[in-house]
Amino acid sequence: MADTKQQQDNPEAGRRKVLKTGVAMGSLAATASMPFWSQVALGQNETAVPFTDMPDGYTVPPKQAGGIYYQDTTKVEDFYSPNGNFYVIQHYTQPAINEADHSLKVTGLVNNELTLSLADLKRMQKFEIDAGFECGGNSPRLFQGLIGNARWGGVRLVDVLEAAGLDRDGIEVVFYGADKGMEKTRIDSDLQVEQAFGRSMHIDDALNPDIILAYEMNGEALPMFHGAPLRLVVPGWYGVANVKWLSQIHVQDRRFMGRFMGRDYVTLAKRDIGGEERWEERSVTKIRLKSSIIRVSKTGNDHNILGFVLNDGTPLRSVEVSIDGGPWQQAELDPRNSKYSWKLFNYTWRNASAGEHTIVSRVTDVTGEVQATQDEMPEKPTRWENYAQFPRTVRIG
Ligand SMILES: Nc1nc2c(c(=O)[nH]1)N[C@H]1C(S)=C(S)[C@@H](COP(=O)(O)O)O[C@H]1N2
Ligand SMILES: [Mo]
Repeated sequence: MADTKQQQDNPEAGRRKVLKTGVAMGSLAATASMPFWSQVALGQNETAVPFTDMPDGYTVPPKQAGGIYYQDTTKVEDFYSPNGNFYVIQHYTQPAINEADHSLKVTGLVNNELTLSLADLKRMQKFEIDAGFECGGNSPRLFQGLIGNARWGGVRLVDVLEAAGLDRDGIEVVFYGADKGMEKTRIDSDLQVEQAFGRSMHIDDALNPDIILAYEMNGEALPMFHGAPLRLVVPGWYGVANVKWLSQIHVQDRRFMGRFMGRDYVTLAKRDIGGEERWEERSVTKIRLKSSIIRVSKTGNDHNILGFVLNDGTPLRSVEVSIDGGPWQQAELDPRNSKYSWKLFNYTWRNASAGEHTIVSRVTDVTGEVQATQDEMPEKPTRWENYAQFPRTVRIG
């Protein structure tokens, strides 16, 4: 099942798995001539070249319950982010969940309301999909650290919705986590009410067969920080859509206006709205086309420039790198990249001269959309959806 899906997205995945194993077995040999994607981790004769735009000795704080965790993106070593290294955002405190008692309720405009235990879900057909995502607030400030890429295992959301049977009047599907917090109301600044983390989608979006209710992450039971025992993963959408500690799915006949749809994770930008220039507020949903360089390393006379692309799953046309404002040069894409994974790329920079250099990447998709420079970005005072090109500086010594 899993492999069928993978191979649909990426028909060569099976062949590459074999290829990858072959390369790994040969890893005692010198690594310099191996294609970069055979191992993302630095090879034996490869040394990291520090960025001069990062503070000396840049380190990230440890992962802890209730806190935020981000990756040091210069240390990305694998196509799949190890579970312990995948970023964490949680807006409320850690909910105490006893896995044996936990259930998922499916309620509202359905023919049969359901209460599904984890065991019930595990009896359904298993589905696996690779999906990488970032927080809608990820940015150069943390050197793009609010990011991760994993293989998720669980059941398709559409299978659960079909089991419940959708009523014709439903237009919106709301997902509630078990975590709750006190939220201010608009009625009175002193009035606070306890609400659960909630996000929603239009029913047409929710019926995308790639959406997963995941109980596994990279082949292991879903870790507590990432929503154990069950989370939603909406491939191609910003992280906020991926409701952790999922406890209820509710189908309703009107829009859901909770904090994380209506107030928070709302991008304010000046856009052309059907020929009218308007300040528009839009809930953060699909990942905007973005690439970023995250590491430079040296092997012999060559420098390897590693980066990632994230987007909504639209196929890519190219990823390019420019050095010191020079011509755009094609980067090489990791063959493990799939529709919704992050897409790693490498550019081999030959005979770099000593001194300070500025390097930047840009991605173009098949629709012709080109990643904007900071100057080309719409006027956008909120921090959400920071997808501009990110020039980096390095010193070649
Ligand atoms: N229940 C619940 N789900 C949640 C959140 C949360 O606070 N509570 N945070 C969201 C946000 S803003 C992000 S970016 C992602 C982060 O997922 P991760 O911690 O597994 O990386 O989870 C989303 N799902
Ligand atoms: Mo987020």
